[in-house]
Amino acid sequence: MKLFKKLFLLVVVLALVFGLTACGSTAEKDTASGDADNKDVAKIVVGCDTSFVPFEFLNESTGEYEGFDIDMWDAIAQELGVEYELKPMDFNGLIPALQSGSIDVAIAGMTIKDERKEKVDFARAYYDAGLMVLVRADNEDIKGVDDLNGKVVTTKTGTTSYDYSIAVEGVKEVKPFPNIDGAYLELINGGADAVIFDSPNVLYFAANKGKDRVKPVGELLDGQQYGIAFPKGSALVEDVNTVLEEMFVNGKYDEIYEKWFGQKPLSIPSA
Ligand code: ASN
Repeated sequence: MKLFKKLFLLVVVLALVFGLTACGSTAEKDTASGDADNKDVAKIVVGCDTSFVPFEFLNESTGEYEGFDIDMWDAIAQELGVEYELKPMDFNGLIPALQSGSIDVAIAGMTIKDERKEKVDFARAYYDAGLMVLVRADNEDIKGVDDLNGKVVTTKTGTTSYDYSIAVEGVKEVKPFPNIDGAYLELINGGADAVIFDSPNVLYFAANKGKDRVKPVGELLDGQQYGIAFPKGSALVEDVNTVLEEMFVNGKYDEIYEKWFGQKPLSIPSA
């Protein structure tokens, strides 16, 4: 009987040992998948605007973000061999997010300007743009920026267009919206007489969603360049600059540009 008890105990001990070993291997697997998750955590976080056609916008049928900026960053990340996740946010939140370190990169058609350079670092310019005036399709009295005397202008908060608009002489009021779609709607609904905003976005909107409802008027205003922004001192700036220079000569930049703007770029943005 004693021997039987001993044997029984041995079986229990062995079962426990095997059980624990089995658990151990599961635990290892968990750690391994934990590592994979950690990789996710280590992914570069790329801030972009929520809506800035055709640079970044939500494709409602796929639920994915698309656009020139999205393709540009994807090509850069592939070249650098880095994993990333997109974090769409209001444009106005991007620089604070870079400063607090909650994002590692911002690509959002962001104009390179001195005031911003004090807060973030920019890679070399990747797009040449300007500003443009947009009015309702049936408006006959505003033909350009000189006809905005006594008029209500709308645009996006915290942008170069806002700075520009408040400086236009005679403008009655400037109504900023956190998202440019809000400003376009305000114009269409009659709450403003004109939008002043980035030319590629104005032209794209006028030719697509705003077709027959709005029209761009006047000349290209205030030439400016877009740059990818990083937290101050980010080591990524140099790497991204190298990749951008490569993309300008190996045809990748032209390919992405043509996909979104329907033609090859007239020139490469000066650094
Ligand atoms: N390019 C403009 C700016 O940086 C506006 C934008 O929405 N990206 O202020």
